Amino acid sequence: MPNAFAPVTGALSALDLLTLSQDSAVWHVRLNRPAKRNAISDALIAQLHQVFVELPADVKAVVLSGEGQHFCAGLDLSELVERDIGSAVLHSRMWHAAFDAIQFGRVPVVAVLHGAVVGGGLELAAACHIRVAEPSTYFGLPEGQRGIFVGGGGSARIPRLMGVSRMTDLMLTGRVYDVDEGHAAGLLQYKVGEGEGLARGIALARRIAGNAPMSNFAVMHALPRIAEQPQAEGLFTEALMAAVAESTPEAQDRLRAFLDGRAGKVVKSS
Ligand code: 1HE
Repeated sequence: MPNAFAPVTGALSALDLLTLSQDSAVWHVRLNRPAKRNAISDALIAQLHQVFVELPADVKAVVLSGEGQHFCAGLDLSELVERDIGSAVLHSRMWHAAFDAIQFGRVPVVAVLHGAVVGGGLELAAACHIRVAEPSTYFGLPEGQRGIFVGGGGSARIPRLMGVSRMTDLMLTGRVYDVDEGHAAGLLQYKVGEGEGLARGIALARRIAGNAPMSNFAVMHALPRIAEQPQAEGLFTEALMAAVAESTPEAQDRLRAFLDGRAGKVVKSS
């Protein structure tokens, strides 16, 4: 449960915009800029990048949440005004690198959402593998109103969750989805009660951490690529990935455990 988490020690504990804690193989990474609604400044994006690139080898899953009343208010708009075109391109690429380090990093990431999940906050959530949301959650893409465009990978990731037409609606009209609309649109996999998000996120992360590492790797790295490939190439990639996963000692042990009656059966979720 959440109170088993202890502060992370070592170099990453020096990061001031993130609170990091650990319970065995699960890390909890919390955005810690509540006074600014966890708006993502250059320093915060750099710290996110660093954490996900430098996750220690014993970490098997991560829970990502936001301190305060909101998950994340998106780009820190106070830093945007000063930027020229060249640095704006590099700024966007910095976000891409950070969010790629989440989506295509070493371990699955479970986002726990509440309050505002807007602009770059939605881009960040979309880079995670599982999204759990409390009833206070709302989703918006106010870039249109701010005179800008998504720059944190949103145009690549969000349509893959909700479709181009819904994203177009959010961006052109400023429409805001509540948690149920977000759920129906595919933005989250789990809706939970108010205040229950972290416990559910941690429980899911623990289950994920118990999977064979190669299975998690295949889901994170092969599945989204296969989904983008023409069927013939996708099936070939699948066959290669399946052969790699099946040939690991861990897979062989798990298959044998099932056949010997030592492994759990598939049961319906409660
Ligand atoms: C901020 C930001 C921010 C809050 N950048 N400072 N994102 C947006 O357009 C969303 C802008 N924010 C909001 O609409 C609201 O702040 C919220 C709905 C998220 C929260 O409202 P509330 O009433 O809880 O907080 P607040 O009073 O509006 O904000 C508290 C403080 O946080 C205040 O600063 P203070 O010094 O006056 O106390 C706000 O200025 C500050 N704050 N959000 C900077 N975003 C890679 S491209 C991505 C493109 C985008 O993300 S565009 C969308 C940007």
